[in-house]
Amino acid sequence: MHGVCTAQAHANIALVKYWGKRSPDELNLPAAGSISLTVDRLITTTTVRFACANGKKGDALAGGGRNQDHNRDSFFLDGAEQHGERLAKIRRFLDLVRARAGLDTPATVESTNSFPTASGLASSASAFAALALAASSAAGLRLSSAELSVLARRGSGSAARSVLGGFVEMLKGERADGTDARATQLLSEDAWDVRLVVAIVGHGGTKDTPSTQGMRHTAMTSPLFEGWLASVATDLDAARQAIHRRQLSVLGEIAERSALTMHASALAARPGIVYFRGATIEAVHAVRLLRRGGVEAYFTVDAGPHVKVLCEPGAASKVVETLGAIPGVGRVLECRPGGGVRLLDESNTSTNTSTKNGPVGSA
Ligand code: 2P0
Repeated sequence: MHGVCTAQAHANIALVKYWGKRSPDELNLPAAGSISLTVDRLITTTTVRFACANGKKGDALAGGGRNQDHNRDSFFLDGAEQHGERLAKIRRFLDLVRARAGLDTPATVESTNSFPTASGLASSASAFAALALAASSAAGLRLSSAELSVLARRGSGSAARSVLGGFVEMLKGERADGTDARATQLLSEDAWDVRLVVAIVGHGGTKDTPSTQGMRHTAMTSPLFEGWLASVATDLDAARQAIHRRQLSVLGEIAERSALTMHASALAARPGIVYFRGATIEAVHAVRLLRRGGVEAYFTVDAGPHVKVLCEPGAASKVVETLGAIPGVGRVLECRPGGGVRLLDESNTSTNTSTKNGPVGSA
């Protein structure tokens, strides 16, 4: 057992969206599959330190009981100590790792994001992918990428996808235990060079309705939820094929309709969930105007106000310029396909994001 490990993961942006769960329990099973692109510039770096490298279960229990120990877990995000639900969520996740490793010692988790947290920029995807690898490795486990994806899903559904690089499909799975609800890679990050331009709307503040809550509310109250769910299988088949054929215009049209259908279901909830801001809508229209002018660019919007635009590399500068000129749009980031989660060795800093998809668990 290493005791301390650092992992780095990239966020991913869904092109066929995940919105709804097939069971409300802590297994966090999706109601449908999804397809995403892992992106290079939205990065979470996480270090997990277990207090005692020899803290096997029997020792810790003899030393005062597990609850007391677990209450000493601590979590720092971008240097600030976290409490309340954020800490509780990390602690519940660490409990899964401890149970699997037969370990009963507290841990310190230190995480940094290269972008705003919990604002609709998929921070929970990179966060739980990085935590899954850092915590499992620090606990002495050597998990396959499939096992890591299943573990990351327990923290956040979208995190299962960030375990892998490039174009990734999340499988809905059929088993009650969730062992087949995991991600699989469709194309590696260096197999198709596209761009995802991220326009940050507003100041990147925390979103009003967290995704988990938004999904639950939509499933329970929206008359459009069943229609949304019924639409996903067709979009998955078509997107998979477009990715394998590298057909950007086909994939882009699917991405737009998936996002709009997901949002339609949320907008129709009672009361409706509105993630859009004025600049979101302006950006959506600007992308369609670009397309009418011959620029191949397609939007998607997640559970927040930001707009992400899929385009050819040659179109990215025009897209960046167009989105940056919209009042209410702040930073605009041009992202490339990014790699899967990886361990950093001790000599490594958090700046390198080489996108090669090496074996999971190797530095
Ligand atoms: C997605 N989103 O496919 C969709 C589109 C947001 C909109 O996955 O409840 O944080 O933790 O499994 O993964 C964000 O939701 O939700 C998300 P939980 P998660 O990217």
